[in-house]
Amino acid sequence: PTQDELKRLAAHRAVELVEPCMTLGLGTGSTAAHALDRLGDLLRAGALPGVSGVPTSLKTEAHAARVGIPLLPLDAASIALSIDGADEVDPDLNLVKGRGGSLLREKMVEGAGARFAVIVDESKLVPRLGCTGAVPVEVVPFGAPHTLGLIRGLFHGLPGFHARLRTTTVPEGEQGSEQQPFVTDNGNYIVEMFFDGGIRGDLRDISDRLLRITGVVEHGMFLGMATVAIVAKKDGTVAVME
Ligand code: DER
Repeated sequence: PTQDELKRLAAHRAVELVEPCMTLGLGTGSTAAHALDRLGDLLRAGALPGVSGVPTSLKTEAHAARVGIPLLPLDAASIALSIDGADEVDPDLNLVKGRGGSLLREKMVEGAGARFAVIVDESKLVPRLGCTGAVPVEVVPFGAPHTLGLIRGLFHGLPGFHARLRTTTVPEGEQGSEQQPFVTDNGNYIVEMFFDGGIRGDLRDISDRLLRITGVVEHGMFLGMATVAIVAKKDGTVAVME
């Protein structure tokens, strides 16, 4: 099966956890998109009456509306289950999320819910976080280069560490294109941290130090938040990690 078929497999298995009248946390990304499509199909077939969802991004809000999932604001919801993808899953079910830029609303919604099912294909499983790419940190735009400097200071001297402000390419008419800071749904910027070979050290200590930096809003390490991981293996079987 293709990677997308595996993502769909994991997503559909997670949707089996949904019961009528549940309020859900609706994730962001290509794997979560399969869960939204599946939920839409079931809702339209009358299979899940009373289900509604809290979206974790403007993109998911639009997708959920398009497939007919009733939406609720976070403050009006008691979320029974969130379903979302991840960029990395370590053996303790710690996650890297947010390479799609939605980490803040994801962490707020998934932190508010009773259960959180992560849906991934096998390629997301890592021995330690930071192995396959950036660990994102959402920072306020004011003084972002200064905040980047403070984040770099946390890891000063750590071999193989580097960090940068995430940029996006903006077409500039006939002059070609230019790089501008990536802006999140919340109007913030993203610092991307890179750790060669992954993060070696106490993840909670690193989390605490990051969150104490004035100007840092939140980071993409979701520690101890997932209650189950649904993993579609390359051979098409699905493993459930609790
Ligand atoms: O940005 C996010 O947190 C997404 O959930 C991401 O981590 C997973 O995206 P994917 O399902 O497209 O790989």
